[in-house]
Amino acid sequence: MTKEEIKQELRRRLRDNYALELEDAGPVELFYSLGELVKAVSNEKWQKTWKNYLTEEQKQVYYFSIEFLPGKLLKSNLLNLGILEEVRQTLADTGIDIEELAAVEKDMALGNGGLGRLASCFMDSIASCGLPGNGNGIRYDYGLFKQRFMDGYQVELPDEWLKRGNVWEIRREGKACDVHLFGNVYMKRLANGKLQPVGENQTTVRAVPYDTGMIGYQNGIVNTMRLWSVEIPASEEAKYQNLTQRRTIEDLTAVLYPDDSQERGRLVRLAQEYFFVSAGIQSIIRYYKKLNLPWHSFSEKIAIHINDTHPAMCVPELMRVLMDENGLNWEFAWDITVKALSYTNHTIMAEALEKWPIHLMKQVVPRIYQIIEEIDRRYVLSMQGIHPEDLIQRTRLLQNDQVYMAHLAIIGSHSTNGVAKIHSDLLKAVVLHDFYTIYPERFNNKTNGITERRWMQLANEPLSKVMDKWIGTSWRKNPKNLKLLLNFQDNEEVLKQLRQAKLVKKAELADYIWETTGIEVATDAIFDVQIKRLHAYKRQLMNLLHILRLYFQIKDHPEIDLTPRVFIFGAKAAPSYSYAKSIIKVINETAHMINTDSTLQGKIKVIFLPNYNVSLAEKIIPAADVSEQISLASKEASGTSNMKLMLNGAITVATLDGANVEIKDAVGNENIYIFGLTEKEVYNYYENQDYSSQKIYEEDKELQRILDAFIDGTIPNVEFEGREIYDSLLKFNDEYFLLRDFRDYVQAQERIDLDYKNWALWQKKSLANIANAGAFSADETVKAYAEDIWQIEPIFAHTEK
Ligand code: DL6
Repeated sequence: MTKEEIKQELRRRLRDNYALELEDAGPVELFYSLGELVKAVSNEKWQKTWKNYLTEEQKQVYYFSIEFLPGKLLKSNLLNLGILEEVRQTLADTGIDIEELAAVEKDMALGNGGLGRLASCFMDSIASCGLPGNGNGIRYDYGLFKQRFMDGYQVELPDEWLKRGNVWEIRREGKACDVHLFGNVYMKRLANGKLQPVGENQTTVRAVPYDTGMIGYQNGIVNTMRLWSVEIPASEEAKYQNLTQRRTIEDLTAVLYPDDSQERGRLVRLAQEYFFVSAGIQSIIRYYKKLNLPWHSFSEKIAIHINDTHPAMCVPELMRVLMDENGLNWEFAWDITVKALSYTNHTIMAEALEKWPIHLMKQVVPRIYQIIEEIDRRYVLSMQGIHPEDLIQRTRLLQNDQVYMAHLAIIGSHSTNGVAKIHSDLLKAVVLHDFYTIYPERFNNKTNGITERRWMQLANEPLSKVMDKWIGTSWRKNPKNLKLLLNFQDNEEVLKQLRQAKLVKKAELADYIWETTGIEVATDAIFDVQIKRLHAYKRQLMNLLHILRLYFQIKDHPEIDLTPRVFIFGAKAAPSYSYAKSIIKVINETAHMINTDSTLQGKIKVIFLPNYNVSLAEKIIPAADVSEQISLASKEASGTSNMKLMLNGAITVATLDGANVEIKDAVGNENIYIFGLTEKEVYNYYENQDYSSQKIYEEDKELQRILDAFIDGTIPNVEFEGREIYDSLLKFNDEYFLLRDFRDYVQAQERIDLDYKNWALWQKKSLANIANAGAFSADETVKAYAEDIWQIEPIFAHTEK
């Protein structure tokens, strides 16, 4: 579109929808009008894309995920349509700053963290690689809670992201379907002698899809992310005569459960899982039937991906639809199901491996439970005589009055993958070792990835411009070409420009910090960043121990030559996770103590920015110098903030955990600060049971002073939380080995302090990180999924190249 066309279209929409002239419109009207304009441009491509998939009978993947975290879409959509600059300039010509409009959009925060954001990076990459792929999830009325701090405590407020409507979605009433929950199911013998399940006293709800176009990067492809919302079916209206009764149904898709480790609101959560699985599977079957192909070709046209175990009921639901609604026998339906489905595991934390009590499953999804029981029975039968009885018992779906969802996903699919090499190896060697013995060919690794479009092109324009200038623009289409930057590692001019780009983003973040917290930070300080969910295993607490060490050092030796540092945290704790909330409180109180102590001469500052989300990440990441990836080795499945920070030139201080291991391999030892126990050493401790945090404490005077600060009043206002944390580290023997890794961590931090003083040395390390980040492009990850797991192929663009 030309600038003139854009202006005309905008004018027309503002007049038609708001009775306003362009010059009189405010950011809200402008945002919605521009959003509609973007949608109109992309809808044409969207329509061509799905028509093409249909007529060409392209094999498609359906990515089932209970979380998606797209963030804001305006600039991303403009970039991918190739009209960002034209729109920016058109607006600028009229005196409007596109950033003001972009700020109007609410983050679409339908996920808790890494898992949901990964799903959204994948949506962007699948479309950008021209792969036929769809998202399938839930349209929560309320996304992840808004986080505020009051007296240093986390307070959770509802996220009303739909208040002003969602300009990107299309409600597709014609594609709604019914989902049946609760009640009883009995088997009725039909005239032909076959048994047919019949439901009684069921609750029927209407699943209505809202589709959002997932626009590929300048390739004419627009895929679909379909999110389901619950409604009361017209036929059932009479049953729900008052608001309270109606809410029992409508609450089904009201909130995202803000807890990625322990399930709360169990019954509703289970109903949510079945709801979006059933609606998604029904819509796939409806599509497949349009193709008029025999059932045995199903897996040649359809791949269904189970993102973590939340959608694992895809296995029994596909079986149900094939058998109960389409008359296939068990063996045939099972063959189709296993061939079509695949599963990604995202955690080795025992408490996050989902299990559902059998009594709850029977209550919420009685027919699904019957099928699960039958899968379990047949699994045991099929393994007998082949594998030892104890192995079979350990791998069954039904154990201890619970349904093991990971077992269901593995047994009912043809592929199980982890999300980083070390994680996939641990799955094979430890967590899912029994299954690896049984199905070695099903296991594989797909290291996570990120989209450079959002995390560099959009989030970091100054850096992107430096790239364009020195290595050309090919990296924008092919992030692997960032490697070309290695040709300039000894070029002082390039190093200077990279440094300058970083300073611009640091200054912007410093302004934001000032506006939100009233604290002034210096841009020549090291910006040391830890951004991720607050969880004990991620060890934000170890970062705090190091901060306290510096605090005491400066107090004791005010003349000490430390490179000034600003420690920046962004993290939400699950509302029910009280230990994590205590850590937030203690960080906030320590921050207040440090930031208000003038004797520290501003050498250290601690900033905990509230409400960490995708948009805040886009502000913090480009400004970071140091990336804290300090989880206990073996605990973080992969991590993705490590990749985003690296891409933006931050240097990682890391344990050999998750994708840090591959980052180290990519950048080389000299461009990363590795410390701490290895995963093997951690497992040795588990085996030998010989870890004693008390012993470490007793032998280390400095550590004693730091830990005592939690209980002796040094950190103010943390009487309860300080004691809780102190006890966790000493009385309860420090589950995540913070004290064991502390000294090593301190040494790594001292090297950082020293190296940062030599700007050219530091900048060279930073360059190596940027240049090698292309290896972690989600484009590469989804291509590997497409080739190895889904067996789908890219379609070539039909409208533009
Ligand atoms: O794979 C995406 C993301 C990984 O990068 C993180 O390492 C991992 O913790 C996260 N897993 C989850 C699952 N639930 N839990 N806990 O969010 O997945």
